[in-house]
Amino acid sequence: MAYEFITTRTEGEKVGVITLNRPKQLNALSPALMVELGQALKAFDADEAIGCIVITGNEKAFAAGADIGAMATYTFADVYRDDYITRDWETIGGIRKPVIAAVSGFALGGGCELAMMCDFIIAADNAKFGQPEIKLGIIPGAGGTQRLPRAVGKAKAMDLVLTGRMMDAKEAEAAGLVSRVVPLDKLMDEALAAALMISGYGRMAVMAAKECVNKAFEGTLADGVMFERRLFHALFATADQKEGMDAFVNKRPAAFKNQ
Ligand code: CO8
Repeated sequence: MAYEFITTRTEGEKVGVITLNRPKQLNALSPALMVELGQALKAFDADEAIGCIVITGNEKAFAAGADIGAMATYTFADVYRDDYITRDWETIGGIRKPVIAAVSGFALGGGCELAMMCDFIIAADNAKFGQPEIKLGIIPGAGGTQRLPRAVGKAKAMDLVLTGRMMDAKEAEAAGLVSRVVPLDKLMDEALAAALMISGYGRMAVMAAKECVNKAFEGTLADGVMFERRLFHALFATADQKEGMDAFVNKRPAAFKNQ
């Protein structure tokens, strides 16, 4: 499928890579780009060969936020009536395969929120994260006020949301927003290696693991632990569990069949 604002490719036949591609606007997330991103994510999610998805931008920007030009003249009626944001932004939450954000440069506003919607973030050492909406007279609108405190705690989230300041990759790693920081020229190697590793595991165990970790942020601890236990039990009905454990016991590599 031909896209205008993103590019897609596969890596090692197992990983779907989506590159945000509006470099002149620092990958500002226009409604049209978000529609394409949703289509690409759904296509990779439905593709049996793909086990993991990576979303990335370019050296200067992962994404500098929602497209301010597109939003500038919107009224309350426009955004409320048309449910601006949720319609196209929530696609990513429904993707069952893991999605890694490989972030270099700016990840601001909706760009930071998009990265946080991914399952984890690998950052280049030049990455900068922030929720600068306050400077525009608005607040984060794609989950930033909820996901940022869950990732970095209330104190730092309040600091970032209320001042609009940026935090660099080192601060973001120390705060728990990103899982690893790597040199800029190693970003894609690192993200693709992680994605290929994940793609090599049993698909059902991977999807169950993702679902369970996400539960930790959605309900009570007791509900999450019970949800995890049920899926843990269910995985013993899969051939992949037999294969994985037999391979370990017999000191050989596992050959998962996603069954
Ligand atoms: N939207 C539209 N265009 C943008 C955006 C943006 N978010 N960010 C940068 N651009 C454009 C600039 O206008 C400029 O275009 P031009 O060359 O035509 O003038 C070009 O990208 C390059 O930008 P700069 O010249 O400003 O580059 P600098 O290196 O000087 O500065 C910055 C980089 C600091 C990132 C600066 O561009 C900036 O502050 N950008 C805005 C960041 C921001 O405020 N983001 C939050 C936007 S609001 C938001 O995301 C709300 C999310 C709500 C949920 C989603 C709803 C759909």
